[in-house]
Amino acid sequence: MTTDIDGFAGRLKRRENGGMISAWIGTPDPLLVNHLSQEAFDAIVLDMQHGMWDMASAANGISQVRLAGKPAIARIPVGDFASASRLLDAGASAIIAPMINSADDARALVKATKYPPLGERSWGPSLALNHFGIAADEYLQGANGLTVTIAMVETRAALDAIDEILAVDGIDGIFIGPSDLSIALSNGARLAPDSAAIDQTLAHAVARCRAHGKLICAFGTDGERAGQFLKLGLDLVIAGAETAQLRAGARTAIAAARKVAAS
Ligand code: 3PY
Ligand code: MG
Repeated sequence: MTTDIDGFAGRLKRRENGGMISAWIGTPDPLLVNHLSQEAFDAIVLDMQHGMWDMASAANGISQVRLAGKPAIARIPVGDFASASRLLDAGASAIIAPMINSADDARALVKATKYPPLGERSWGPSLALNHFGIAADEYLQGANGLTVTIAMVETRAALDAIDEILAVDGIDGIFIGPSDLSIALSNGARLAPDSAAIDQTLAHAVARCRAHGKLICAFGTDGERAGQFLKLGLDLVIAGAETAQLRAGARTAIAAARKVAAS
């Protein structure tokens, strides 16, 4: 099952263009997705863990991503594997699942996101068929290779089990969550997603993913951090959440206006 109907999985695995940069959107407005999809992002993540998307708004958001001809990725809430199947049905090209801490967690994720023989994803991809423009049997044959299943590694338990998680058939890669990981590594003392401890962990994770032939992705707090991650060899990175990008843009515009007015 290696068909790669929309090209996303293949481009990601070939690390074309030095790795992908994805938007990360928690504000549940499909029209905001429409606008951001016009920028040079390689993909768009809709964050349903900490963002405010519900299933209907996420399906509409995915449609706006597809309208721009881009792959949509959904991050599900913790343990909400039923939603993972539904989001794939709605046309998501990839699922990011937070807090995957063991091989058992990884197997539960695969069960929901891959059709047999890898998993037990239930049939019903009506919107996905429309978005990808293919027939049902073609989707069934290709879906396990077409869609990407990504486990988040962001706890000590997950780090300890990283090889077991990566070894699960159907897990296509991992996504490092530097905020939660920094809290875990400091036993709750610090939020330090840009610290040296996270850099060391990332270098280790990159090596383990390469050893298993799997993808490595991570959340970067801003563009500079995302650039460092790409240099480290990551396959897909985030360059900050949409709210941070929006507010940074507003700050820059206000400062520019004040500067000109005062000159
Ligand atoms: C983390 O950094 O913990 C994430 O989940 C990315 O937002
Ligand atoms: Mg997290």
